[in-house]
Amino acid sequence: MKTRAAVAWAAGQPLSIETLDIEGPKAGEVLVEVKATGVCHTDAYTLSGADPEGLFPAILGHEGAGIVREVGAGVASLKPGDHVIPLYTPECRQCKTCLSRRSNLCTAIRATQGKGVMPDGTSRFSCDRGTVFHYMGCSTFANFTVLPEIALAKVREDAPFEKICYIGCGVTTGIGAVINTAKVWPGANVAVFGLGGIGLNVIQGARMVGADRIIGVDINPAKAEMARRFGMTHFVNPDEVGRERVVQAIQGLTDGGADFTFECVGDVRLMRQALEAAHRGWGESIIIGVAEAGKEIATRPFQLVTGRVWKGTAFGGARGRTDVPRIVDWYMEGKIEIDSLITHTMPLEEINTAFALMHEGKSIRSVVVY
Ligand code: NAD
Ligand code: AHE
Ligand code: ZN
Repeated sequence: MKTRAAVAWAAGQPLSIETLDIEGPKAGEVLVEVKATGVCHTDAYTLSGADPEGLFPAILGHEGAGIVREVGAGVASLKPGDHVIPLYTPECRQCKTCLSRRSNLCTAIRATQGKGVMPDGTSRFSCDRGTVFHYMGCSTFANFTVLPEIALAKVREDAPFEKICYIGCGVTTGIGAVINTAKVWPGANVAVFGLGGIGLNVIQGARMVGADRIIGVDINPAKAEMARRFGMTHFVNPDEVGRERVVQAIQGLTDGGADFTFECVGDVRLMRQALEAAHRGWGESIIIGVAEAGKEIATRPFQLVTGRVWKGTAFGGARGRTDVPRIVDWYMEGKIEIDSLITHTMPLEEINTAFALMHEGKSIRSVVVY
């Protein structure tokens, strides 16, 4: 059958809308009709050519929601008609990592996922120019895509696709980083570097768990208004306080340093600042941002000797098939807010506008509705 997709033919090139061939699901796989997809900064990162796992041509996109249309042999947990959210971090519930309960980084299909193919080593996408690769095991910039069963979370059917797609990455990553990775406690002081699609969800998570001061750091002052609505109590603009004085500014607002800091940009200099802005003795700094190949983090080991902790998180530490349906419930019950963060919606044909808005700092999340 055919799928309509935004194809990334080469790094740094705009996406191109094409009609491609898509093979049906093989054993253990599921054909999904994607109804909506968010555009995350990680899509832009891979499209830029900086991602060592970035393969071309590929169908990018990893923040989707849709409906199961066909299941392959042996698929037991899903049936046609089910509503689903694709998971770039699957949950097989059988690998060493899943069984350990210590991490969400399921290893069942990570190797083939990074090579742009399904677990059997082949792609379901092709066109007259040859094979087109999958991306992060999801490829939600196509109105039909194929995923392994273990990479789909079944969600309630009354939830709107054009909102809950954001739970497929940004919402879960931000809120999960607070709840699962940092385990922020009520009354904690928190600093968030980068007030975009991820950082605002960190702020929302911090408010949910009862954080005291929530300090936002961004070079774009236009991001402050939305951040305040989501719970930011203090704003630090590095261009106002001085880019080298951000740590001191946070220390000044928190009596010596924040209990938790989150880097939501992908800049290794900010990762250092975020660590050093964490409180001596116990402050934890969580890296969420993705830095390009070749970049390295640095600090004086003394920063760790004196009790600061450096951590990272992928997909907010969430176990997708277990946690994502619950986060959809939170949204439907009004416990978390998504709607106002989706600042732009557009048809697939206008997907390049979503990337432009992101780079210009004019959007929080753009969502493509099929
Ligand atoms: P975004 O473009 O929506 O937001 C980035 C924000 O950072 C913007 O508000 C921008 O103004 C701000 N910023 C840029 N340079 C800055 C600086 N020097 N100081 C302070 N602020 C600065 O991006 P996003 O979708 O929120 O993604 C943020 C990062 O998180 C990206 O690196 C993305 O790849 C990564 N990410 C990681 C995970 C994960 O699981 N670890 C999941 C999703 C996204
Ligand atoms: N291929 C990239 C990996 C980038 C990365 O760290 N991705 C995050 C998710 S970002 C979602 O917006 C992640 O889940 N990492 C864990 C993993 O196994 O990929 C690179 O830079 O190499
Ligand atoms: Zn993402």
